[in-house]
Amino acid sequence: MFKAGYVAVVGKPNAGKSSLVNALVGEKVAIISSKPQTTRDNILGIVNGDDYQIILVDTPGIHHSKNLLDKAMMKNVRSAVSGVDLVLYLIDGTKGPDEEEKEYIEHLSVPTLILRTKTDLKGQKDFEFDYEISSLTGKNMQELKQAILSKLPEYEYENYIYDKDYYTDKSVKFLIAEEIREKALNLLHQEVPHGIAVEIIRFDEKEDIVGIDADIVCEQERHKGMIIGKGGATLKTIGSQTRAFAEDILGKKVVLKLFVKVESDWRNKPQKVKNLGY
Ligand SMILES: Nc1nc2c(ncn2[C@@H]2O[C@H](COP(=O)(O)OP(=O)(O)OP(=O)(O)O)[C@@H](O)[C@H]2O)c(=O)[nH]1
Ligand SMILES: [Mg+2]
Repeated sequence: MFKAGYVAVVGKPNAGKSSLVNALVGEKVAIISSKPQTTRDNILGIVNGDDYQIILVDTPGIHHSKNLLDKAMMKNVRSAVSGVDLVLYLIDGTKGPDEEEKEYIEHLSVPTLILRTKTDLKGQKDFEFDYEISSLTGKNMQELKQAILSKLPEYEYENYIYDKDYYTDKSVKFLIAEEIREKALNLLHQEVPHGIAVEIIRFDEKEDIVGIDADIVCEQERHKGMIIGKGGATLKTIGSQTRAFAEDILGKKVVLKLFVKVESDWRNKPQKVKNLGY
């Protein structure tokens, strides 16, 4: 029997959703950072086998909306949860669920598995769950995969929803823009990271080299200074770290140029939020 279906990966910001998707897929589909609200889009991570295809939907962490971008992110979560075959609801084992979360889970109308995440960390809280996992050590990954497969629809014929060579629905351009954002998130602090967006403005692929120009959009002039860093050091680090990733997925030499642009309050500008694909 062939198994195929959609599985939404849902939970609070920082619960470990993107880390789990990457661990199950075995490729870097979604960026990861220690800052909450890293993921903004629904990103598909596709796990392919000879007799199955699991389509994981990574989602933004559930939080209260402060601006248009937040609202767009929460709409992404709602759309991900409707029409899937299974929800994986992730709870950071060191934090446990809050009341709001318990109620959210109770009202989900889709079969749900509750996962305790980050079980490699000390200070685990007491709460009920179906599986305990660690994306870092790989704990229970095979067991979880089997549990997911047991909940997916069965077919008597091969039914790959996506071509089995694909591990995500996102383009190389998107993955590189996100990688730039991840490097920026990891290098920057305080309020700067949340106001950042990345736009690829040129992607020029030749036989053995790819030229890429990208804008890092931020909200304030002083943020621009922080992104550039002393003598351009921070921007340079973002660039060289991203280039290594881009060369790896493209299999070609990459020349990457980064620019920083200020666009005040873009997170409340409908056209901008839309243009950026959120
Ligand atoms: N120790 C440990 N850390 C983990 C594990 N899984 C994720 N983390 C860390 O938790 C932080 C958040 O991980 P993400 O995967 O980005 O979390 P997320 O739920 O996708 O977060 P948002 O996209 O912001 O909603 C990162 O610093 C990860 O390295 C784990 O199994 N063990
Ligand atoms: Mg994420």
